[in-house]
Amino acid sequence: MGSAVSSGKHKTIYVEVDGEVQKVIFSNQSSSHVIRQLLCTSAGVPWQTPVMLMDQRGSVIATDTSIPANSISSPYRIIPQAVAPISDKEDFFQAMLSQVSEEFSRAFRISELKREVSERLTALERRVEVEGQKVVDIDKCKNELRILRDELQRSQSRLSCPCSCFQSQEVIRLSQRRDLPNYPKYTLSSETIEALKKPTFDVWYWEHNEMLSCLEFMYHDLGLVREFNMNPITLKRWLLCIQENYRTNPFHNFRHCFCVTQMMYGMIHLCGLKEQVSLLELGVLMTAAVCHDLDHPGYNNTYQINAHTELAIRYNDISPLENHHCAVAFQILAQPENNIFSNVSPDLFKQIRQSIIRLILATDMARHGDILEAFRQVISIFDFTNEEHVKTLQMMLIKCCDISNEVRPTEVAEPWVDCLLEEYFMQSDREKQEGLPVTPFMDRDKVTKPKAQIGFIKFVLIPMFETVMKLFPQIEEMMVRPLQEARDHYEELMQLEDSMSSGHQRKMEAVHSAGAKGKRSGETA
Ligand code: 0WF
Ligand code: ZN
Repeated sequence: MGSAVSSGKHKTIYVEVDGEVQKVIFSNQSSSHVIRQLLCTSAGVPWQTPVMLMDQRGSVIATDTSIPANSISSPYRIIPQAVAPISDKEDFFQAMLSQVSEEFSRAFRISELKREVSERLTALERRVEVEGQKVVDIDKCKNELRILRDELQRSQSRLSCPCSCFQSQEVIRLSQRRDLPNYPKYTLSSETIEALKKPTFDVWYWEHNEMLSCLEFMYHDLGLVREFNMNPITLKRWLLCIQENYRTNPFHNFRHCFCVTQMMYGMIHLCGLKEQVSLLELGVLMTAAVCHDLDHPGYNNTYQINAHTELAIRYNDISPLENHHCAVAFQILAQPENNIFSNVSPDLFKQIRQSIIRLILATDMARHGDILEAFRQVISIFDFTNEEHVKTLQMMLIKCCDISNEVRPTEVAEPWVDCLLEEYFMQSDREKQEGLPVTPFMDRDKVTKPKAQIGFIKFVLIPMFETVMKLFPQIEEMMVRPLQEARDHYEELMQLEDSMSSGHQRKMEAVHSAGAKGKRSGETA
């Protein structure tokens, strides 16, 4: 006798129930428990009921994947076994068991469905890409994609667990499969395209969808889509997934990601980098900028380390946040539907990965002095064909872009300081509550906007941009000068604050001394 009817992944057997023949289909990987449950369902008895399977001659058949084949004309009989009386506890336990196993078999069916949907989506995407011109075909594909996505979403919502225990902390927003990302395609005007290349670009004007379109445009415009043979739909989906994996912190949010990437795009143009470095290096710069703060929790490394957070423990206090941003970036790229580098060779992918990691890790301000010094060492002998020199330059560029708000016009830059202070104050309030050390520049009782900015502009931003200016003198007018203006602006603001507070102080002293005089001379209010 051969084994049950097998069609690749599935087996089919026939059983007779109340004189009717039923077809039972199960997966080759089903456990005997799942098979017995299927038999119970066919027999119309509760799932935990012990059942026996008999062939036409009365022989007992094992209820596992080795069930021998039968035909519709010689169906098996399902014999439910008499259930011995069981205690309430056992009953409860059985019910729990059956529920758990039901969950497992459902999860298994869903994972199979997901795999199948995923395979079909990939095939369909290929068609959309290859047959890009055939509108009718695309519409057909889109319809199919929609049906598949709806089916997948239905099955995922069936699986959803109220306590979120299925959601691993790092993949919260990573696993949603989608067809064509649904952000509308904006046609960027020629003014916007020109403005996008400059540090004066108004980053507050745009909604998320528009920023996504701008980022997408930058990848096409720089020739990265062609260079890495990116699927344009994957690029859209990746960007959408990136946006979803930035949290809504006051400062470290998707708009900050956009700012940093737009500044990188601006510097690439301003410094004429297309003529100096390879497209591989430009792709790494842009992608590191896009990913550099992914899933930032809004509390900095000092907090992570002092509070012994999960991230600090995982990364042994070594740049916990930056390591996390990298990890999330590569979890996203590990999803085939979000992998913009899926068409590059494994060797090239490895190289891209190493470079992106290097750049994201370089954004930890704790390494600021070391990286700046390393760059200073090579400036006078800088050679664009020297890999080490270019690596150091790339690190400097991402660092510049990351903290470049003050290079922008005052009306664009200043709101960012408010956002950052809001985030800092949340941290210092929490540190006070938890009895942790508080960084003075984060303390709402100690810091003001000009106080926070003057030192940062004078001792961090200007020295860094002036160093880069030695290699790219063209940034003086567009980047260094605005920084000097920002410094002057905050110094004026500081003087104003000082004079106001000394005026206030004098008034208060006058009030106090008047009160004291009054008291001394026996006056009453
Ligand atoms: C508020 C101020 C500050 N100002 C900025 O423009 C800016 C841009 N990025 N960042 C900024 N911080 C940080 C976000 C995460 C890392 C960098 N901070 C800096 C601090 C108050 O004050 C100083 C001043 C001098 C030296 C070091 C920190
Ligand atoms: Zn950042």
